[in-house]
Amino acid sequence: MTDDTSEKKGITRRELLGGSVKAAALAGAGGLAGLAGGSLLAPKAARAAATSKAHVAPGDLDEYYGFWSSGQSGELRILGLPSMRELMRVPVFNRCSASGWGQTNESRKILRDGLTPETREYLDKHGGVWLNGDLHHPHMSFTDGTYDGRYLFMNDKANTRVARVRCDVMKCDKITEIPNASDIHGLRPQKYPRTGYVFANGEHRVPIPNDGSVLDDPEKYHAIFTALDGDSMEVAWQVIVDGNLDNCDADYQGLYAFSTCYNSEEGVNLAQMTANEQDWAVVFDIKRIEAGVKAGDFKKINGVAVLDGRKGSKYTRYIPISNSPHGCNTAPDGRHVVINGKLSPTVSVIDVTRLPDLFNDKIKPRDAIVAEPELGLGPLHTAFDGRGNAYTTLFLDSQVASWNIQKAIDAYSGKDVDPIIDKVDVQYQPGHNHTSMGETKEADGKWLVSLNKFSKDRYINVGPLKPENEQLIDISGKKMEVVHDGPTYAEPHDCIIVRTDIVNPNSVWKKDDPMWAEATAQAKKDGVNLYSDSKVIRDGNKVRVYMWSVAPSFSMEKFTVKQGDEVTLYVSNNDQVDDLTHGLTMANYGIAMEVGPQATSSATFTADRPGVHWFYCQWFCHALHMEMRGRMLVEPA
Ligand code: K7E
Ligand code: CUA
Repeated sequence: MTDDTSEKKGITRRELLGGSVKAAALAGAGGLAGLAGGSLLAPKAARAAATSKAHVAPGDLDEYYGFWSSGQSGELRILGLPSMRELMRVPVFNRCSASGWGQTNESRKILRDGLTPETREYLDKHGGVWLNGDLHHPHMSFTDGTYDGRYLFMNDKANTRVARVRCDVMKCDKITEIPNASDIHGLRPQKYPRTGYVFANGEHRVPIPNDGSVLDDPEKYHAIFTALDGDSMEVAWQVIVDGNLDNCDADYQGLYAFSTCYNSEEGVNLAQMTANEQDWAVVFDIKRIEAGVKAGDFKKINGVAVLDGRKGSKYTRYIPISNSPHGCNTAPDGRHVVINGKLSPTVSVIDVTRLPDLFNDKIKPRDAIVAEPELGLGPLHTAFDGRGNAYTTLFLDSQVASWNIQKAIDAYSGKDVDPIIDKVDVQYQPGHNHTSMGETKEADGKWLVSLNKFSKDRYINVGPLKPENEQLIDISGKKMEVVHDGPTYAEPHDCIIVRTDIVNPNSVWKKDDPMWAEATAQAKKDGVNLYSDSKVIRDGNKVRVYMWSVAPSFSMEKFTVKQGDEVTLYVSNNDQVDDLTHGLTMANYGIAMEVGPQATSSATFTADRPGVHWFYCQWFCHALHMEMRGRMLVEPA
């Protein structure tokens, strides 16, 4: 089939769907504007009253951390809530010009170590590390059903990776490429007893192994579900599924994980992928899978135990859900899991207490569903308040609907009740939403953030590319109330909102931090103390330059190398003061790195430009910051 024919087929299909929700969704975002709730600005006084609830006065601190993804920007962002002030950016899958992430030896080691041998080999010829990533889903490690402040885990859809950020220093310390999968989308940590596993969904179906022996033969493609060990960041096991995998979540018992599938058709184009009226949610039985691994019921592929979880397998069950379901959210009641319909106006509620019977074939898959309220057009994701209520984003309606889970269950069993409590307009087209502590058993029902894909007219015009718009909604009362708009750059999908008492980062580094263990080991070999020696060590054409700094000077005023030398610069920051970060930029050599208080950073480059090159501190650190500089003298060959 040529591309031309499939295009025509797609249009025909779309026309056939005229008038349905699916048609509205397929019409694309441009066509959705008409469906939006409209920019109904409240009167000025009402807006001022609403805004004051989110106001955090200058100098006052926020009550919550918001950990934000940044989509195709590839970084993690830290916000304060309720102020919605952006506090920090943590480079992960991106190249950061300020901190040197992607360039320093420390970051490049993290960016390379967990890649597959095939990818490392490819990158040897293409710059050594990936410089892009698509960070969707940041989630904190759990202990006993709530956040424990150890780590944040996040996926890279673009280059099939999962990363971990250490919460004590808010830096990425591990990145693992997931073998046998293509494009990690859904990601959630195990909630109970602890993390434990980090579940990661391979979204796109590919041949396994994907070595060119199978090409245009989609029937032989597979999607794969992965469990990583959150402590070692190594893959524990994988499960091949039918269909594909979109979003996932874990239960509060440590027994099951859930994933949505929008492509049960196993199609490779839009028309094929949206053909069926029903897709499904897959349920994974963790205990059976662990027993299967123990019993050797797997194939080793690319070094990983891969189990067969396709239909008929004892490891999985497929629960039919209409129609291209997307979000997957476990409620803090520990019992209900909400599957969001996307192209269906409904969400489907799974009751985990029915899953043992489902796995023992005593009930049919659909009998695991206990409610299916119709909420509006385009339900994508659901959040919870800990009071038995759920909040679902309606992409096509540009609204958030709040509804009561028990009432939805009652309505499903025939009682005449309306589960919908309230709807609020958001601006515009919301994707994920998240409540304060909402994915833990400590959901506190204070705040809801709606992450909207379009801002349109909400801000002054910045050109054809507009920011996204993220709105803070007060959910403490009966009516939801939008209290703050916050523009963001491409493209946070998801966030979590964590009480500040759970997260306690350090203000200075410890000198023996594993982040620069290689620098420490090399210095030891060279008989150098990183924090008190200034030395240039020549080793053939390899030159190691060790210096330290105390504001406002580097310990070395100058050093000399020869053109063509491979130079490694080690800089250790001896300042022990809060907020005293230095940096080192090597002018006209493309080198810049952050050096935090008590930290060491290093970068390696070839000194192939002769002449005088000033290095300077790029982090404003002192009244004499401009004077914090020195010279690299490169002798011509
Ligand atoms: Cu709904 Cu990638 Cu979490 Cu975006 S996914 S919205
Ligand atoms: Cu040190 Cu600026």
